[in-house]
Amino acid sequence: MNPGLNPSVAHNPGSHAFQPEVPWELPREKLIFKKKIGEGSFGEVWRAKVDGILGRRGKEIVAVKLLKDYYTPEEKRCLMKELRVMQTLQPHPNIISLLGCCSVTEPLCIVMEYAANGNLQDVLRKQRYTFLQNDLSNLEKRPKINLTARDLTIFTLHVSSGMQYISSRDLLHRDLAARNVLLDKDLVCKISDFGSARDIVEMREYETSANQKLPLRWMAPESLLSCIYSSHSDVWSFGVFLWEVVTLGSSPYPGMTSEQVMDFVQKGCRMAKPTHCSQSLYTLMTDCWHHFPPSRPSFATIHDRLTTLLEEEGDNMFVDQMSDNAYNILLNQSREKC
Ligand code: ACK
Repeated sequence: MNPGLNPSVAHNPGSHAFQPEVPWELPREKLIFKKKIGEGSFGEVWRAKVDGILGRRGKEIVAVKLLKDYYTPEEKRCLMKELRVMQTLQPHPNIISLLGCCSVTEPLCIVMEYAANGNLQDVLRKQRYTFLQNDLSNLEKRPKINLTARDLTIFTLHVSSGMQYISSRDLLHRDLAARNVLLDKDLVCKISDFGSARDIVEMREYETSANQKLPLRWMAPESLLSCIYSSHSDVWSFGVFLWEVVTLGSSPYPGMTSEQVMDFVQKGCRMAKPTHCSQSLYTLMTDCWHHFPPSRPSFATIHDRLTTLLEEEGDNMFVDQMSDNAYNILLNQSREKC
């Protein structure tokens, strides 16, 4: 196990030096933008330095999310919504923390905790080099960190702990996937990207806008068919996230188009067990993919089952035995999020 990689991080919300009583609004001139680290359809993420945030001394590295130069009122509304959701969350070790915002003047900025190792989808894909000794594509370079199969199970435990908290607050994430989990310098997973999150009450009035990209391969059948979202549909996505971890960041439903995926899932078919995945872990995945939403396990149950798997069964993913051409990586050019 890597130093600092600790399953118990997921149980220790008190470890966070956060002061919720401090107002969120930050003087914009305190932000020193350093480097653009990511770009989405309408937003950008920057690494920045900020002086004396939350009453702490000295300069601190943070991540700042903001709108691109040209944005629509709808895009601003979405980023504001993301900020509002983050403001309702208490600090949790497995959720990216809000540190402040600049919302009184334009452009709207969300200032967040910085996760030095980036998104988990890329981390997993880079691990193919370690596990398979095979540079599969130009995307993958020798990774900065070397993970073991046990570390990967611990990541799933971290994410289940964050999701347990989110569901306990009656919030739905609605876009849980490895690309939306960040890894910090201590190899702790942090759920991020609350752009699609909604609370359960609000969900009754919510409609997806027609031009929005959807994470089809992570969506439960009731969400695909009837736009119904609940904690049970987040659990479905968690099952797909488990599959992503086991297959080192492969795109779910390999070789299928989005139409084929929707048809496949709605007919009751499920992704097969990756040959290098333990039966117990696969059973947990398929339980998350139960057709009847209330029959899926809760995040608390998932957390308990993963803890037991880790303590009693040791390795659950024999990633070094993964067939390197069994799973492909879908290029992000379609109307779906991947
Ligand atoms: O792998 P990355 O560097 O990690 O690329 C994506 C990109 O922005 C688009 O989401 C990065 N990112 C987003 N939020 C953060 C954060 N809080 N800390 C570090 N990187 C972040 C993400």
